[in-house]
Amino acid sequence: MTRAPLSRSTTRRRTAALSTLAALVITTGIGVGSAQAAGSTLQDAAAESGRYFGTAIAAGRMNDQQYMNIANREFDMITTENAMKMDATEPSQNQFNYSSGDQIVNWALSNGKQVRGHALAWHSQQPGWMQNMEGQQLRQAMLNHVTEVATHYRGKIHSWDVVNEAFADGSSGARRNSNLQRTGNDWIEAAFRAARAADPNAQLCYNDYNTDNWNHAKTQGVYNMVADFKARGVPIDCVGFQAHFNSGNPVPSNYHETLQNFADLGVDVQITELDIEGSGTSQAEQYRGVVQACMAVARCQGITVWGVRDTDSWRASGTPLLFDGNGNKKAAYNYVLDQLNSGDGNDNGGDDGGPTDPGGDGTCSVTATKTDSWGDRFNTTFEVSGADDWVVTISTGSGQSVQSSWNADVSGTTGTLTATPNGNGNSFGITLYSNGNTTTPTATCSSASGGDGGADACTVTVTKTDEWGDRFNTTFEVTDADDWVVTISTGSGQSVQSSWNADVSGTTGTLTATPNGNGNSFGITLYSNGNTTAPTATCTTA
Ligand code: 9MR
Repeated sequence: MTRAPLSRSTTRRRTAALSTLAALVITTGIGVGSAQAAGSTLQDAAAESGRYFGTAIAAGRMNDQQYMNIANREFDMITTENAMKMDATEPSQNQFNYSSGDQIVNWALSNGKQVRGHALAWHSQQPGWMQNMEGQQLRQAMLNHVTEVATHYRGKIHSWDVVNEAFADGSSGARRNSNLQRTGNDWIEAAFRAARAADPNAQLCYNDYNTDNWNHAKTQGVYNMVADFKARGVPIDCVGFQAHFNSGNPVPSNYHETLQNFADLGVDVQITELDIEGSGTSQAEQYRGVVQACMAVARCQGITVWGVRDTDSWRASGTPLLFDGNGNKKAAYNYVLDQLNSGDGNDNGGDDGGPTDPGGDGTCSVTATKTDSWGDRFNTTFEVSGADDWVVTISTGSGQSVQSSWNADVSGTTGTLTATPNGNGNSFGITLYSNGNTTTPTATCSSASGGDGGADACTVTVTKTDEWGDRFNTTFEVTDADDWVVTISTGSGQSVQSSWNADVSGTTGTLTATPNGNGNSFGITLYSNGNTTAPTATCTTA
């Protein structure tokens, strides 16, 4: 797969995928994942949604044929692991050495790949002559370095990590105390302006680690800086999330929220140095979670893993990468590939069409209850009575958006959702996602014409949908029940999340649901943590 380097203005991603996907589902009745062409490599699978998939390349490994074969086959974005750092490119002041960097860049470009430049200004890996510099002398030396290196690579770089790791760890949310910081708080914006002047077509990123959890002070510190830069016109285009995870620093459950909140500032986001220590399914699931989070954010342009094989990693003992030391694909690879092939990462949700119409209760009531994970998500299930078709109007709070639902067509973020019943029921579920807004969305429904259809049966069909990993949505309906018990049995490795006024105990346990008094329908959502067996659900009226 060969692609020319994209300029900053042409890397904006397609956003019209949802309606296409919804249409596919309506037409075919099968999951989006199976309706799309599947990529058989990471780069091809990522390209399905307009994203890249990259790796870091070490110049010293370029004569390892297995390493280069995997890199060439799987990745279309290349970061120079160490070759463009300050100590490598300017070992003596004003004497620049681009030999290793050029070697990697030339290989990447001649193989149709793009390049992330890493990194122009950093407190670490400074050449010896710079380490003891301070003040104006250091400021000038840093700006000269940024200008020289960005000029040398002008036109060849997709994104530059202009400034790397400038924030402190811990609870302060403050800048890191470094010789660069001591030249004045405006050193970062000065570096960005110099980079823009030197290479106007490269995307300019701020890059850091431990900025993945939205609640961390460091994340907030970086966010505030980017917001300030955007407000003042400092030329910043993207934020890089290094994403070095291990058991002490796991993938946060609010990762999607973090990425979305940054994107909402008007910058692109990139996962720039991903590695996750661990093994087997547990590692694979965490990898999948990261891919899900990126794919759920329209401005998440791509993912770069920090090395090829486990043995190439800066922390090899943690086996944190997608290929083992022999170049074999790990479980994590398969999960990542699968997730990249699954569509846009958003839950298109929806009813499987399973329940038989029990006759309805003549009311039309909606309750939207905020659930928790993956940001502020709201699930609501609603019911209309005696309708063969109906129109549902969804009004959302500011900052919220409505994702399309199964056999539904959503137009606009505050628009009208027109749902067409699939012929064998009058109940279906929708899912509202809030992009950071905590206001509960409201939904009203109005019935259209038609008659009531069917027997008072209580049947449940659970159909696998696609995105957000293996998630299953089912909506089911019981009739004339003041209370009931629903037993959920799931395949091994699956778990059940609690839903609307429901209490879930255990991963294969019993879900006891209490009707809310004004309807006899509610929805459950089954999440599968990596297991592809469809869960089954049965319901019994009490
Ligand atoms: O992977 C890089 C390793 O080979 C170097 O020895 C190390 C030196 O600091 O840098 C590693 O890459 C780092 C990256 O440049 C910035 N984020 C953290 C990465 C892992 O330490």
